[in-house]
Amino acid sequence: MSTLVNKSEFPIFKNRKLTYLDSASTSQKPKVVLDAMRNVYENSNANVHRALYDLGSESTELYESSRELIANFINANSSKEIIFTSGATASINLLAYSIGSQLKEDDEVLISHMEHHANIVPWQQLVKRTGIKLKYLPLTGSGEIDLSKSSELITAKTKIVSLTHMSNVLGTINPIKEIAKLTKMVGAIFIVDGAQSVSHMPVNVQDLECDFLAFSGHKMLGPTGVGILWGKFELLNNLDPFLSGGEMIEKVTLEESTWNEVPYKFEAGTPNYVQAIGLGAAVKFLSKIGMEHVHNYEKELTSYAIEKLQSIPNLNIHGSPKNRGSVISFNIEKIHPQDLAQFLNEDNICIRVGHHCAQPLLETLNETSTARASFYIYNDFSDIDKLVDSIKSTISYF
Ligand code: 7TS
Repeated sequence: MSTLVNKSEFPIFKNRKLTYLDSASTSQKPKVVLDAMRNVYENSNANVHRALYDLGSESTELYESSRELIANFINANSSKEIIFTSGATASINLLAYSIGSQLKEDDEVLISHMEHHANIVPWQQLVKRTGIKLKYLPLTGSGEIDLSKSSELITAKTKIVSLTHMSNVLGTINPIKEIAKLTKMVGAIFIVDGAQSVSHMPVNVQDLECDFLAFSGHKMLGPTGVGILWGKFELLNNLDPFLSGGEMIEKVTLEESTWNEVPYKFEAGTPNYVQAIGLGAAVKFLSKIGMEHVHNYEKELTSYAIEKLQSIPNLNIHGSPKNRGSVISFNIEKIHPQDLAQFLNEDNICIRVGHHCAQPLLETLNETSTARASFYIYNDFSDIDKLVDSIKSTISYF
């Protein structure tokens, strides 16, 4: 199996001896992304959308071309539909606040038992503010969204459906297009949490037929502190802003203010323009490989890992082996995930253990903690072999 990228393109792998299997938390960064950001600070640094001197035009141009690259990456209609936020969490909070303020007491928001806390807690906060009802799609025994009762849960009262594209615990890839159709039948807004999908597979917002998509730059080779909210232009245009302050206004008087056009209406204050430019470089890097290749490569890695892990006695993999992304959660009888992680750490293997910010999902699994290995383009079969060997020696120690 030939790898998609050379690990040496990622400085951390030259600097540290690592088997990094925690990309669902955050990805490592290729040199081109670090260089893009260094280049701004060293050659073009000025605040965006305000400075009239050349340096300001240069940084604004770099920032706006990054918006364009990201729009193309997810096949948005226009770069005006791309809002820079600080990450998926911020994008979902923006929506819960801005669309949420248009909802009334009897309205319903529907999410699922599979969501990351970032797609649960903002809606629970909305319940407190407005009295709307929050409902949940349950899961099947194999960890897929159970749509058998969808007609009882997706009704005329449903105003928002907000679901993860891919579970950060089970790796399940949800049937977004099918759910989009059910959502449209009742005229609800459909939000997709793409924090785990946009980095690992082709995501085309026209094809998915969703209304909004939230994702984070740091999980897709980009820097921390920058993420995206994509939305259909008309919907964004009709929303109130979330954060307010500089640059998001058209005119301010002592009495009142009017708003700048989309997307700037949602980008109050100095944006993370250097990180946004870094994210543009990450998107270029991924586009050069091709997201279809990324997806297929990770499918091979994941199948190989599942096969190897399944051969270990008393190791239970959660979720369905079908239709899943490159995340594998598991538990080993009589070994606490935390102990396992510590043993693996001795071999420089990084996995995440815990509830993965998805406590309601862990409850459906009857676990309080799982071990989770997650893969990305810089991983290969030898990383998985090291993981398996280290798990086996941990088991023999216990
Ligand atoms: N939604 C999903 C599905 C996620 O997996 C995460 C982060 C978020 C939203 C929030 O993203 P953020 O960038 O705003 O934090 N998931 C994880 C994880 O699985 N381990 O660490 C972070």
